[in-house]
Amino acid sequence: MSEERLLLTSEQRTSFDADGFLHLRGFYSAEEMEEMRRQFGALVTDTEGRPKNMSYAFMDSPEGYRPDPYNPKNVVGMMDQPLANDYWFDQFTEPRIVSAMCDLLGPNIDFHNGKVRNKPPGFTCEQGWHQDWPYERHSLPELAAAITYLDPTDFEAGATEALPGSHLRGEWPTEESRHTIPDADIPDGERVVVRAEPGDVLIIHVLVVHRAGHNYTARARHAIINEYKTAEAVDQWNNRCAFAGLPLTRNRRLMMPRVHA
Ligand SMILES: O=C(O)CCC(=O)C(=O)O
Repeated sequence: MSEERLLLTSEQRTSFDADGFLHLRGFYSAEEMEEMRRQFGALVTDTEGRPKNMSYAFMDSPEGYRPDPYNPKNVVGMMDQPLANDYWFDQFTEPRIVSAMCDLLGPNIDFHNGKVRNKPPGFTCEQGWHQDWPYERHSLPELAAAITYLDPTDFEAGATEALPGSHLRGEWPTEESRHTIPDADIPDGERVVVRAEPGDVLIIHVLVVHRAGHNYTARARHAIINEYKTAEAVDQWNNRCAFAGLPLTRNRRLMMPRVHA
């Protein structure tokens, strides 16, 4: 097996299998993050004239908070940012991320979708604990998200929280008509607060129970979430997202050339 891995160590693979998530600290260099933050700043500021299939969601500032000047329109979410330009195409086909997905999910990786989830100042997460699976069912639960953090993201500053090993219990019962898992079902003391720095990536399996944190600070927290799946996992939710199903590896071979080398 070891000679077949493209990027990750066997310890990282073992840890992902046990926990269902893997925190890759310092995945992107300071230079890469400078460019990513520049591109991202343009994405959330220049919101007009974008491809029609890209969408933005804006948040009203709660009392006592005002937008972070880096994200002046308080963009809280986006779908299909890979359509924005060549940079954002290369961002989801990034060979190291795709290699990591290949090491964790299997030899044949497809793209699933790309979105942005920000936590502007005063953001509170209404969604609560959930698995991504009920939102994006496939013939097999062979999907994972790569969350790239653009800001320091600590507890009470929008940190993601996850429940280690929760993916091993299959689909969790949810509150009626919502995909939210009741707080009472989350065992005390087991949740992990993912304290992330800019350039960190969290890879999280589709069955892991997790939630986005609130942001009680004056600084917005920004994250890009790209999801990937195996070619064997067939879409059952009618995925119309940009580049859905794009083949990224076959037999552990990277398929996608870079637009910008
Ligand atoms: O934004 C986060 O911290 C977690 C994202 C999340 O819960 C989701 O996209 O399902």
